[in-house]
Amino acid sequence: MIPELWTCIFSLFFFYVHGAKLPEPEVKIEVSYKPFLCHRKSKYGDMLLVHYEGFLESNGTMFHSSRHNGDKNPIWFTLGIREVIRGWDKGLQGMCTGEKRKLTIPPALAYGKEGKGKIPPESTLIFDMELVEIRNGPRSHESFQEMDLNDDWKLSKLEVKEYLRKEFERHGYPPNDTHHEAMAEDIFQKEDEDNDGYISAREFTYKHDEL
Ligand SMILES: [Ca+2]
Ligand SMILES: [Ca+2]
Repeated sequence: MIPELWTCIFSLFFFYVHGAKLPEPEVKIEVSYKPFLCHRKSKYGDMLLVHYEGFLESNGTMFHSSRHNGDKNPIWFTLGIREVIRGWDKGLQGMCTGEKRKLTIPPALAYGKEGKGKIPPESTLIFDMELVEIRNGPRSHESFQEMDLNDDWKLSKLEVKEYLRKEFERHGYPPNDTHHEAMAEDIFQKEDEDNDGYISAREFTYKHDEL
């Protein structure tokens, strides 16, 4: 009985350890043009201005081109906050202004099982991307990550209060719970736009010109 038990435990162990190592779907990145001068590379929290053409890998159909559809302008988005498909967040890092890349994005990092509009379910997508401009995000991703203690991509009141406490200490002020409580309430009133009790990465990173 005992050896069988060990076999069982061992295979469970094997299953969990190796189960956890299942490969995360990856974006295939091919650089088609790299400018000679590169002063700065894109990183999480940056605002990127991009032109793009999107194709279905299955039959090569182009489903969107920023140069030919809509107002024909390139589009702005913030990198790394899931404002766009995950394949873009993963595939457009460390990129120079003027650089061109071809991204091959598996469905899990694009529109998945549901698809969207002209994109059928389970589609692998190919994007020809050109990075036109990089600007600093209105609030950096770094400070969000620092505040988001449990990495769930949203800030709870506790996390905000903890951050205030640390900031107070860093500047040599004694922590003041009543004060932090009031400040956190105030911050949530301004920032928690959908009133779900959390400040999401998106709520944090966006607009708020008054701050
Ligand atoms: Ca959190
Ligand atoms: Ca919210």
